[in-house]
Amino acid sequence: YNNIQTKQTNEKQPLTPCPQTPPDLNGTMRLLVPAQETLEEVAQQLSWLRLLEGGHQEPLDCRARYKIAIIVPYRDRLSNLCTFLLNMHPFLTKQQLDYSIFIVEQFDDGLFNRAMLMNVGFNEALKLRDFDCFFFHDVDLIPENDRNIYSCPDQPRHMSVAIDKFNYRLPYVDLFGGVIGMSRNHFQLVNGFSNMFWGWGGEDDDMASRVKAHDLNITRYTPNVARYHMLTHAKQKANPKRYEKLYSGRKRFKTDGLNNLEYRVKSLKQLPLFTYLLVDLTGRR
Ligand code: BGN
Repeated sequence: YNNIQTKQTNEKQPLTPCPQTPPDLNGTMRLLVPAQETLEEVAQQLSWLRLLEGGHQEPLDCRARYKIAIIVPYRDRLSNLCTFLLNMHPFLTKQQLDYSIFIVEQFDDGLFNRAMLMNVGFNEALKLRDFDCFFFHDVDLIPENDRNIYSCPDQPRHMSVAIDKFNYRLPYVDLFGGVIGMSRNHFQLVNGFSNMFWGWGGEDDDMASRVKAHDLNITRYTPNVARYHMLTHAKQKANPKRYEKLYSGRKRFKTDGLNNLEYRVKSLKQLPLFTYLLVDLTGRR
């Protein structure tokens, strides 16, 4: 009898769902700067957050509505990565989200393939947990407004509408780069990103075409909310073949993407601030 009593009183109260709009948001975000640009130092600065293994967090006092994966394609940007993590973890925590951050690093030193790294992130993340939606996120973009909510969108959402580098103006209406959010189902429906964009540019425009070709709509928050600061880094060399790939892309939506993805995972680690994937993409060329 005694045993049963203790068990009952120790049982956790079922949590109520988190509110649609998290409390305590105030429309600003102060940019945090790492004291030193090392992951150890950033982890130290974030110790108050009590993050779980692999850069995972979930609200303590309510039940999150969705499981969210943040997928960040990465190579050789440690300084940006430190600032990104230092700012994103408190930001996402404040929004009462259940999320995990994945850093997907390209191992080989061939041309960078941002889109393919994001496909890999999607694929590998789903092996670990049944995430509901995905935010594909450049490492150099830091949100400036905490009301820019990273919750699952009904339609594909372009998040980085107003970036300081572009004077907070959308460069063109169909832009779908920087930070986007998509449900797992929609990402699968469009067969993910193309794997054929090696080097800078065009892969995001190809994704915009995929979204439209499947009768989905790109949605956006208002520019005063969807504001971002861009961190500085060396400029990438644009891919001269991007026009050609983009214009012929439509023919390949069904055959080029998640369903023909080939790569080798060199490393998969649950680190304190993120889940780390190191992948070799060279098999494909
Ligand atoms: C565009 C790039 C995008 C990039 C944006 C913003 C191309 C394709 C040729 C039509 N598109 O010009 O990939 O995100 O600029 O920098 O280069």
